[in-house]
Order: sequence, then C-alpha cells, then structure tokens
Amino acid sequence: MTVEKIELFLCRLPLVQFFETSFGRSYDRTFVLVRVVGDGHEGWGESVAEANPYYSSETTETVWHIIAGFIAPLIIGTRFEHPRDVYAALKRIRGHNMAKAGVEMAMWDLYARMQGQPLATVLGGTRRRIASGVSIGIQDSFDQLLEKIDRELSAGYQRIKIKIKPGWDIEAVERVRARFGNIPLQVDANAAYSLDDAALLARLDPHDLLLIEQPLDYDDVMDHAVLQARITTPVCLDESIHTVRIARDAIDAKACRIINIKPGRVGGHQASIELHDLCASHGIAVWHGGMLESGIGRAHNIHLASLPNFSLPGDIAASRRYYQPDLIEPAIDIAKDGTIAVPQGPGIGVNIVSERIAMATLRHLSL
Ligand code: OSB
Ligand code: MG
Repeated sequence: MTVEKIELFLCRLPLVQFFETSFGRSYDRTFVLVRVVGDGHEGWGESVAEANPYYSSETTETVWHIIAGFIAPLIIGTRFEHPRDVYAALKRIRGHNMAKAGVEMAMWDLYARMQGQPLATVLGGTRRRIASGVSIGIQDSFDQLLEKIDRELSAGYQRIKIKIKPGWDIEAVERVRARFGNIPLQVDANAAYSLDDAALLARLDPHDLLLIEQPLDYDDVMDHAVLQARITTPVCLDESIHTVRIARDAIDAKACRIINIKPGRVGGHQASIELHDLCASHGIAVWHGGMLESGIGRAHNIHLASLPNFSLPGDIAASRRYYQPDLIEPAIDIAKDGTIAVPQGPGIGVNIVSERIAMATLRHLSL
C-alpha cells in the first residue's frame, strides 16, 4: 500500500463527566485525528496525547509537529507491503510513540479496509467480544464515588478501577469493599507515590485487589521491583512501559506481574502485538488500557483487545460514558454481560461522522 495524503485534525470534545487523576481534573479532551488516503481507500487513527504533558511528555502540539515534520515525509509515497513494517520504518525518530501510533494505526485500518477484513482479523484477534471494565476518577466525596460505582455495576461492567492518590487511597478502597463486597476491583495511582510509601501501600494487601497500577514514577522500573517484593497486591505497569525492551527488563526484574497495554504509549498496533506476545511467553497477564478516546481510537482498542492474552477486563467502555454524541455511528455500547462486540465491517468497522469531526475540529492540515 502507498499513502498519498495524510490529514491531521486537532479536535476538542466536552467530556460527559469530568475525569480526575492524581495529576488533575479535565472537563474536555483535546486530541489529534489522523486520516491516511491511498490505493483508493482511507484509514483513520487517533493519537492519544493530551493537551498537557502530565500523563506523557507528548502533547497534541508535539504530535502535530512530529507527524507533519518527520513522520509524514517517511510515509507519503513509500510503498509498504504490510502495516507491521511501519513502526520499524520510523525508528530513526526517537520516542514520540503517540505521534507514531496515530499514523501507524491509521495504516492498519487502511490495510484492513483494502483486504475487506475486520482489523481484528488482520491483527490476529481471536475473540468476537471483549470484557469491559471502567476507570473511575477521583471524586468530590466518597459518597459520590460509591454512587458512580453503583451505576457502572448496574450497567454490567465486569470490573471497577478507581484512581488513587495520597489522601484518597486506603479509605476509598475500604469504603468500596464495605459497600460492594468482593467485586473485581483495582486501583491506579498514576505515579503518585514513592518507595517511602511502601508501608502505606501494603495496607491495600488485605483488600484483595486485582492489581495496583503504576504506583511509582513514570520512568521507574527498579523501585517497582523493590515495592513488588514488599506487597502482595500485583503491581501492573502503565506509564513506565514505553517499549517492548523496557517491558522485558521489567519482567526480568520482577517489577510487575501484569502489564497495561495502550497502543498509543508503545507506538501502535505492531509494538502492542509484540508486547502482548512477550507477556504471553512469560506468563504476564495483560489488559487493554484507555485514554478517554473518541470512537475512532476506541474502535482500534476493541480490535486489539481481541488478541488472546488480553485476559483481564480492559478500560474500554461504552461511548456514552465519554462523548455524546461520539464521532462514530453507531456508538460503542456494552451488553448486559459487560462485553463489547468487535465490529465486523472492514477496518475498524465503524462509520465516521464527518460533520461531527468538522464541528470538533480546531485546526486541520493536509499533507
Ligand atoms: O492511567 O490509565 C490511565 C485516562 C487518561 C490518561 C491515563 C489513564 C486514563 C484512564 C482512563 O484511566 C481510561 C478510560 O476510561 O479511557
Ligand atoms: Mg493508568
């Protein structure tokens, strides 16, 4: 396949409900959509960088700069046999995985549409439905947290993740357990703690959490290994895992028992497949994270999460929790059993509503 044009859309959508992590509260989401055109077809991708460099050092502006200035010239007019080769072709650009992923994932969509196959089939997916969980941000009160969890459990979600930070951790978990008993529950600290907090974090052990996600710094592996030896809750890494090599080091160092795969964080679908396979060969469970994606990124995530080693419910939930309306039709929805169907049309298999993209677009560029 040969891409002849790349279009970028800087978009902003209001969130249905605010989302608060250990680094702050957001009421809307700014992101970059990527459209690639070639061989009479199109492909869509979504770069998950945010407007600020708090989760990741990348931002929507660095994504724009890197794609327009460095990625597009390596892609446009270059013939690729298969989208698995795109990530390697971008190797001379160091880092900037979210920028790379926006383009790489659009090229997988383009390729799958050219083959007339669902993206999941081309990626090596083995299931028709994926298990869905929710990530619930820090709230104004514990009562508000319990009310939100109640609503999500009633909707059928298979597991609950709550965000924690110092001052909103042990008591939050105690209250959730007291109210809802032994539900599948996990916590995400977004790097809000240090090794000095090991004794505090060990107080989570009796609560039988599925995992604690990224307790320590975003660039740390070795302190996580020390922490994992001191607590029984399985450590799951998110922010720290930028490459398959770092994942290998983290597994060798016993820094985690579980890994959260986000294709945006590792550079797209190919790197995610390699990470997934590495974890499978080491008995490390994986699950699919989320970045408050619009329906375009969300559809990509669903296809990727159909691979066999995604054995825990992911942070891939229904569109209506995030954007109303979403940028796609029909919106992503969950069934009563807490699963989401993998779209069966060609490519990501959802209809993109261009008028809604136009409404959300702050800036557009055609390369
Ligand atoms: O750490 O997993 C995270 C959202 C934005 C940035 C980082 C994270 C998250 C989530 C939300 O937890 C998951 C979702 O519902 O998309
Ligand atoms: Mg996380």
